[in-house]
Amino acid sequence: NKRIKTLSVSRPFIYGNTAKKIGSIRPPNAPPEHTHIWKLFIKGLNNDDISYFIKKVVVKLHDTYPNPIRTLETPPFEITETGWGEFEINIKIYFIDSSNEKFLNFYHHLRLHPYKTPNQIASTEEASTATTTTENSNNATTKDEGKNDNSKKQDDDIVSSVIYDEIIFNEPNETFLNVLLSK
Ligand code: SLL
Repeated sequence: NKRIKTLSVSRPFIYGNTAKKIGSIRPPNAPPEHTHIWKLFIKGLNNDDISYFIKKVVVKLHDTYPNPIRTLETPPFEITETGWGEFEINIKIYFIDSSNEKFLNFYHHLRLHPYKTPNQIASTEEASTATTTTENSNNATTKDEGKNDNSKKQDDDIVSSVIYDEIIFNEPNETFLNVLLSK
């Protein structure tokens, strides 16, 4: 009973976005309805180089963006934009030609607004119950989504949605295997 010989090599990577409300200093080209500045990135773990096996990254933004398909030919594989809404960003990672690998296709939900886990919501409710007896409701440290009367401190907060993942190459060809193992 022979074992099945399958060689797979995985490479960790990180992708996601950070976002921040646009404050009084607006980026020069931001249309007035844009409320946030955000950055999408695809990078190595601990900022390790990933360009030795990645040829380019193509990201497709929401159709409301001019030229929604953006090609990132060289690292850092990142894009900074402004906007007003969250949406699914399509990401295609293309590998170096010698790999003969198909591109990797996935989505990232661009996050602009903070969100809470059930635990955080629970502790927030306790906290707000406790503060209803105080006079100053500005003490609230929670984000009231959809309203713009949050404290200044909250407005400066950077929201981030970052994911750790691994790219798995199943039975890479010899040339590509050597490239993958070279670092
Ligand atoms: C929504 N489904 O309705 C989402 C779509 C689209 C976001 C969000 C900028 C567009 C531009 C922008 O933020 N689009 O460049 O004007 O919430």
